[in-house]
Amino acid sequence: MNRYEALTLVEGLLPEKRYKHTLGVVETAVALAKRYGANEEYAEMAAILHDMAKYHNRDEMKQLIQSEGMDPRLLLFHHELWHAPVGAHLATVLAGIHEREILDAIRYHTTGRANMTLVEKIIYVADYIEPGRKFSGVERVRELAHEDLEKALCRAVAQSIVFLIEKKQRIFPDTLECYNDLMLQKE
Ligand code: DGI
Ligand code: FE
Ligand code: FE
Ligand code: FE
Repeated sequence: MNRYEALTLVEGLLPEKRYKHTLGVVETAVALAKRYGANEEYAEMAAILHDMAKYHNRDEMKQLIQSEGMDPRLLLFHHELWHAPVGAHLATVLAGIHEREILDAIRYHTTGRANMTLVEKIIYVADYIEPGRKFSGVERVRELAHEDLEKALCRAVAQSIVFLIEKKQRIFPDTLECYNDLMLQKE
């Protein structure tokens, strides 16, 4: 599937606001891929498809997590986490994507993980800073993203964890492993 076909597919799956967010992530991810020398086509395709499962039926997502052998711990955590791994699955089934780098960037865009690839980092940060994002702290991550992707990622992951703690939400192990791994790289 080319970028136009993928955009059309996603436009049909998402409400207008979420589709606009997706276009913001695409623009940001392509800019970051150029800046940091990542595969621009992979970053663009991952960005287009990253939230494709955001409005997928919840029971069906639950079924897919079980039947497709996804991390069973997902079911014990907030259903907001499900659209990332389910999105990677749908990217293969509905968009014919088989490139591991693209699928992993979709799969880990919500939690992050230890040892993220360059494209995974780009999608995580682009999702966080795309022009439509307004929350407090986003501006600092935007600034960091121009200079140092690693620092921007670190800041975004840390702020996400603080946000979850403030909401008294449980933190998925991959999110914590991502944070710990980033802190280890800094030492
Ligand atoms: O899909 P988006 O809104 O563009 O953004 P996202 O996929 O990065 O995040 C979706 C939601 O997932 C967001 O409200 C924060 C939440 N989230 C991220 N990591 C964790 C989490 N929720 C829980 N409970 N635990 C996590 O580790
Ligand atoms: Fe998402
Ligand atoms: Fe995110
Ligand atoms: Fe998103």
